[in-house]
Amino acid sequence: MAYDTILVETSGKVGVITLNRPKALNALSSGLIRDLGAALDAFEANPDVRVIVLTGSEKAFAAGADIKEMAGKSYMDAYLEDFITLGWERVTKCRKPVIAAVAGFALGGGCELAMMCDMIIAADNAKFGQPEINLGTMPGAGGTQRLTRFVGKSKAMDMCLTGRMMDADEAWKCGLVSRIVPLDDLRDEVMKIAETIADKSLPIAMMVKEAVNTAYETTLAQGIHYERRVFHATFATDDQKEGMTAFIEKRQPSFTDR
Ligand code: CO8
Repeated sequence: MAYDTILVETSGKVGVITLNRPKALNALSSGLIRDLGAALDAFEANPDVRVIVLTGSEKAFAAGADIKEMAGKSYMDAYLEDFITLGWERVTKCRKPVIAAVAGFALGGGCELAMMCDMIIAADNAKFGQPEINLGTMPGAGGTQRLTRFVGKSKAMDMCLTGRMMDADEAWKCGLVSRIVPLDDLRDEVMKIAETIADKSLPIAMMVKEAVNTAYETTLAQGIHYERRVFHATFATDDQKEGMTAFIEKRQPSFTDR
């Protein structure tokens, strides 16, 4: 399928979605969000794709929601169309692992979109921020909620109230991103991480993802209980038998996703 605002490719077991509105620094227009949702649907349905990578350009992952598109909206427009609900959170519904590869600006909705992914790998030129307050508005796609869970109250307040940007180093130190790599190596390094995950048992990777995400949705006691139940369930899989047998036999496992 051809898209106007994104590029889509597969590389082995990895599906790559590249946000592609270079003239607008990948501003997240409604068309882009529609395209992104359709591409995610297609990758989720494609059994050959086991991990999804979401990325942008060297200059911008995404510089936020499209300000030109939303500037004239009235309260009633926003309320009646439930602005941002439709499509935006599609990435959070993905069952396959999704990695955000962020170079350049990840601002406003761009930062929020990256935080919806399962992990963020940043190029050394990445810049993150929630600058909505500078536009007389505020984060609307999880910025006040996910950023606070990632970096804690004080820094989330700092970012959302001042609208300043943080660089990759600060983002790594405060746990927003899992790794920083040189810009020129971003694609290769992210593909290596994606391929490493793609070689695991997909159902087990999906269970791990669900369990980690549960930590954000529930109490510690409930999360531990959920984890224990899913851990028990892994013993019903062929891949658990294969993984442990392969270890004992000192060979690489050959998972079958069963
Ligand atoms: N929306 C629309 N167009 C944009 C956006 C954007 N978010 N960001 C940049 N552009 C456009 C510029 O208007 C410019 O277009 P043109 O050439 O036609 O004038 C082009 O991209 C290049 O931008 P600049 O010339 O400004 O590039 P610089 O390198 O000088 O600056 C910056 C880069 C610092 C990233 C700057 O462009 C900037 O500050 N952009 C806006 C960042 C921002 O405020 N983002 C938050 C947007 S609000 C938001 O995301 C709310 C999310 C709420 C939930 C989601 C709702 C949908």
